[in-house]
Amino acid sequence: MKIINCKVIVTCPGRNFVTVKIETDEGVYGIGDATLNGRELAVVSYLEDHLFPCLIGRDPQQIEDIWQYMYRGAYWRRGPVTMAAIGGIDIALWDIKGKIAGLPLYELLGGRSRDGVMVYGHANGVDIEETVDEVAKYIDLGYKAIRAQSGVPGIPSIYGVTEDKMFYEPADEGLPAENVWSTEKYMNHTPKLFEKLREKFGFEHHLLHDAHHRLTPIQAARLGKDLEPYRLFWLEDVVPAENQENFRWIRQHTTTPLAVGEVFNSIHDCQQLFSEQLIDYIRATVVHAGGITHFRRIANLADLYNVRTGCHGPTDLSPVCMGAALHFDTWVPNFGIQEYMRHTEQTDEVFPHDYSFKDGYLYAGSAPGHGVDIDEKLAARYPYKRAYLPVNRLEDGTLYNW
Ligand code: KDG
Ligand code: MG
Repeated sequence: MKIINCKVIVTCPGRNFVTVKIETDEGVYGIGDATLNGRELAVVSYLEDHLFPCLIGRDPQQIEDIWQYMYRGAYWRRGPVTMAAIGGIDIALWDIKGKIAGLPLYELLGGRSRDGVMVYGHANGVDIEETVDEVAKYIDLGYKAIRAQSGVPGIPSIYGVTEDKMFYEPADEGLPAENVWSTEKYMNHTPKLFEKLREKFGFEHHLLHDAHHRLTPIQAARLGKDLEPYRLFWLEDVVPAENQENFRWIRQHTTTPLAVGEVFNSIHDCQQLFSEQLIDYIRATVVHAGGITHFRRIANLADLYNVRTGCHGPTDLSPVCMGAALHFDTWVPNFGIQEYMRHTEQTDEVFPHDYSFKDGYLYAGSAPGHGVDIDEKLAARYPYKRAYLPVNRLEDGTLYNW
């Protein structure tokens, strides 16, 4: 079997997605997601100009060799653009392998470790009252785990809080929006949110929270301590994690479980965090961390240190990522939880899929491969629109982490 054609489909059914399609001489094709929010076209060029030409004529079943060729063969290693491009191709190749074998992807990985994949929803409100109401809606929908994000008095707009409650979208059309940030205001407010949530709903549901890379280690340590009475499932991305040693500080001070890694793209981003047991959940994805082939290595290393997976699953990764992630989650022994930000109906129509949600769990389908396709005709109706994530400035104008 040979690869005869590779293409990338950029579509914007409400938001931009970058999709890889790999076609073979035997008619079998595979689909991969390579979306990198706000930097989509850089990945498109990496794919079209640098990777696709090297794939034509290769055997798509040699996934490992192709992965090594793309990674080692480039000389330049790692980085979000490179690894998202490699990830998109790798997912498409696993899809092809599943279709050839006539098996769902989780069977190729080693079979089911569980029936359903516990997911968390993203409840948000402009203030504590509205956030409590939104959490109640997720509970009514059957969710066992809910991440709660609330607006903060004195901060006009903040990560995670949006008008459309079901379909959170962080990017805006045009140039980056500028938000204002105050760590002090955020830190005073956030424990009050969780106090209210536990008072209202008790301790039956898992609650999570995302600090979105905005604290210093000592601030993170304090927030973790302040949240301890509310028994969070995890506190996410407390500091930007380029400096893995930061987590030593945080870890020494709090028993609130820590999750990090949605911007990671390599096993080397997590190695120290795992080996020193500084975190509890790894949040990388099969897209941004170089595909199933590389994320599997990350998860296996994590398992040695009792770190569990909690894959990033935002609206800005396509249903192709979600489909592949669910097969991965169904197999991976050290599974923790899966993020599930729902896609709009428009997006779901462009990407027909066979996964389903019931009572707080997502279920991978049984179709061969990862079970997600793209309707190319429909996709063509939604051309790319430039969009960026916002940037943050402190109240004095200093550019800060968003
Ligand atoms: O593109 C950036 C988003 O994916 C990110 O801001 C969402 O933090 C996020 C999350 O936990 O889903
Ligand atoms: Mg996050």
